[in-house]
Amino acid sequence: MRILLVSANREHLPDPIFPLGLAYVAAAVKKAGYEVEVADLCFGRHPLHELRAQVARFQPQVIGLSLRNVDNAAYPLTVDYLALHREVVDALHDASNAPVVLGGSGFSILPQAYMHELDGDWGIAGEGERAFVALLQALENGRDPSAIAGVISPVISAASKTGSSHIRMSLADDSFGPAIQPQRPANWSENLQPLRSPFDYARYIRRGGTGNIQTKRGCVFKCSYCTYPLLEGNRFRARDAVDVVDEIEKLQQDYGPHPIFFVDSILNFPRGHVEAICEEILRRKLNIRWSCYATPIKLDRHQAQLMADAGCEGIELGTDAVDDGQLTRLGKSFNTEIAERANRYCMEAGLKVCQTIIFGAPGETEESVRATCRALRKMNPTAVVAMTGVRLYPGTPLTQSLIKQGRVKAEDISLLPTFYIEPAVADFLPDFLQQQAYEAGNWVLPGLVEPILPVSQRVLRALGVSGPLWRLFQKPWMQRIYRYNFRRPNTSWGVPRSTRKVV
Ligand code: B12
Ligand code: SF4
Repeated sequence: MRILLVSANREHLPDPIFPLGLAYVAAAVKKAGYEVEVADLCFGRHPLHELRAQVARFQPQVIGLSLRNVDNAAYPLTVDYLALHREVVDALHDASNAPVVLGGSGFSILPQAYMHELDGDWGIAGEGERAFVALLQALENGRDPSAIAGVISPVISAASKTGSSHIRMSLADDSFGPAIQPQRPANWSENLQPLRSPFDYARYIRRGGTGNIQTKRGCVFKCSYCTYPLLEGNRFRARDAVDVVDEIEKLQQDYGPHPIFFVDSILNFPRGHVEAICEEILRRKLNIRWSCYATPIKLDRHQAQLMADAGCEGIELGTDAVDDGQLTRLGKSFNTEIAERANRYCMEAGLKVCQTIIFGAPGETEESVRATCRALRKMNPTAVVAMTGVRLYPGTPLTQSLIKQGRVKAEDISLLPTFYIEPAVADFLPDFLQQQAYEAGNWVLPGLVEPILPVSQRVLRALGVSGPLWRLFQKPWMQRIYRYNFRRPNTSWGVPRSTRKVV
């Protein structure tokens, strides 16, 4: 069977991101013996035109469509990708009768809503390697794939499409809720390396500044707003350090030296995982630069130093708040003391640190906002990325509790990006945060001020600046340039756009 795998993501900010998830699916499909082609819509000038031409030539029998992002998760400068996704599905349905199977993290967050809205033939919530292959085998053998774990099947209600088991979907009103029940094989990566060769990985490195690797899936923590445990499961399934470093080494050989971003939810937990990877990098004397997401929990001097020694150039610490009450309400498993200590250990080890913060979550007060800002000033990280308001996703502990308290209706959490901003600080936040950001010079407020213009990003990458761009905020010239963005501060949230809701 001929399988076309399409990556719909055309977002170039903060960087174009190599579609690693689809590369894993491509590897599994190829290993199962199917003929695979990929279509990556990220860079083309006329991506839909090129896609139609490829479909006409390749005549796929099944099309897999990867939807990475629903929106940019920023408020009030929200970007919603639904219309772009609709265009892609319409182009595929126009050009081919092959069933279109939707997948990817964006799709998995709202699988039924997406199936309904985009008229998908089948969907896969969560990991795609096994479920997609099982679905292909079922379609090939004329079996019903509905019972396969993770498969979102169209409800049997309407006519079938020529040559496929396409059945349109009908939805009950309450069926927009979470449905991520994916297969989560413990050995997800055994003998399976992502298939990068059909994609233009080299272009992603040139234009995006980093490659990407996954060393583990899942997260055991229960931060109130977070989708990662839903998407990847709530336990860790880690690859062997030797296998990870083999992949890094091979990538450097195949594509030349380039920095790597580890896409794991948090790389430095559980203890021992990042240490084993670092030791293997050091044992092989590999000279690579890398960055990652990390948690302050159990981040000690030894871990920070080992990471720095093994080439870590930047660490994004998901601290969220530096106020004990707010940390508890956000479901974080650490306190301000641990957060401050982790920041200090990283800085002492010579790592660049980006603190990611969320303002306006339930329970936030002017005092807790000020406390976090005061602490951040003292901690003096390389950069701060602060979100205003919390993006509400179906199935997270926060969304569930707001629904239970009657503060949000379940049906509000649908395809329109929805944010929560604590009323007590809603008017205070935009002005106050912009003032903080102006004074500090190294704060990024993605929802309030464009972090970087697409043209500046292109120029920096063309000049050979690689790795995470937030590292530049330690440079006084970058701070001066960025301060210009605050010359005309937004003093209010502005008029809400129809593409998102605020509750
Ligand atoms: C790492 C990461 C980043 C890094 C990426 C660095 C890099 N060089 O790769 C950075 C920080 C740059 C980043 C940026 C952004 N990110 Co991000 N990111 C992630 C994260 C943590 C991991 C993504 C990843 O690579 N996973 C590993 C791969 C293997 O998994 P996967 O892609 O999910 O693929 C699997 C399945 O989805 C499925 N699958 C995938 N495709 C297909 C296709 C088919 C047909 C099938 C059947 C299955 C299938 O099978 C795959 C293998 O099992 C996810 C959260 C998460 N835990 O998933 C968020 C996430 C994808 N990001 C998100 C967002 C919003 C963004 C930004 C828009 C944020 C912003 N405003 O800047 C940007 C967009 C950038 C862009 N150009 O697209 C959201 C998307 C949801 C939403 N709200 O839309 C997520 C889900 C986080 C969240 N809030 O829940 N991100
Ligand atoms: S915020 Fe980080 S630590 Fe918390 S659940 Fe999400 S991935 Fe895990």
